[in-house]
Amino acid sequence: MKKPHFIITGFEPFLQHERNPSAEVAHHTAALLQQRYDQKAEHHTLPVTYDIARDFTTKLGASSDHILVHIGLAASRTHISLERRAHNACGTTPDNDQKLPGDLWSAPHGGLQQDGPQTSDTQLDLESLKQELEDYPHITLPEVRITHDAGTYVCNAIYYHSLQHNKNSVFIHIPPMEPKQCMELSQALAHALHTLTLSQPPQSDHQ
Ligand code: PCA
Repeated sequence: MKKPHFIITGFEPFLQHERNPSAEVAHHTAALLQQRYDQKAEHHTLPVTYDIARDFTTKLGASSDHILVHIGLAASRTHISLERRAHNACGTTPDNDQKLPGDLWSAPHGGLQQDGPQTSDTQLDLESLKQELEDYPHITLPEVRITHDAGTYVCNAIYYHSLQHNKNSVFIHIPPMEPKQCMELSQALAHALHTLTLSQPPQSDHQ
């Protein structure tokens, strides 16, 4: 069996949010997966744009051993959300390039992909991921929930497009966090992802 290859992404600041802790968590988690657990892992800090959301996973190329972990800030939440589902939908808030998907693809129907499925779900085991995060010793994380609504902005968009390519993807929304909490979450997340892939190696997609 091939070793999984973790692709971990966070986002740049956006709208009124001058700091985006998701980039810190992505960076630390990838470093810990490499250093502590000898896993293949890379991290990317992505601009908050719909065209990056559409193209990022395509540009990586298809590989059934990729596990995509996208992380984003949900500024109004107080819990950590393991998002199960992405929707073929987008709202009316422009991205950091002041664009909407309709500007780019002349498809102003309020969706992300014409003729795409309405929803798409991860095939990763979120219950086990949640349990592993909660069981990580010595730190107190914000409450962890499994949720079904990644919003209607760029986070939902990248998740939707990633899931079209690879069901071994997960989106994690995090609340506002200080650097120390980012490091703590990264420790728990690196451990949880490592443990998860030991017990459940990535499955190939049959789409
Ligand atoms: N959160 C936004 C986009 C970038 C980010 O970190 C979202 O929830 O869509």
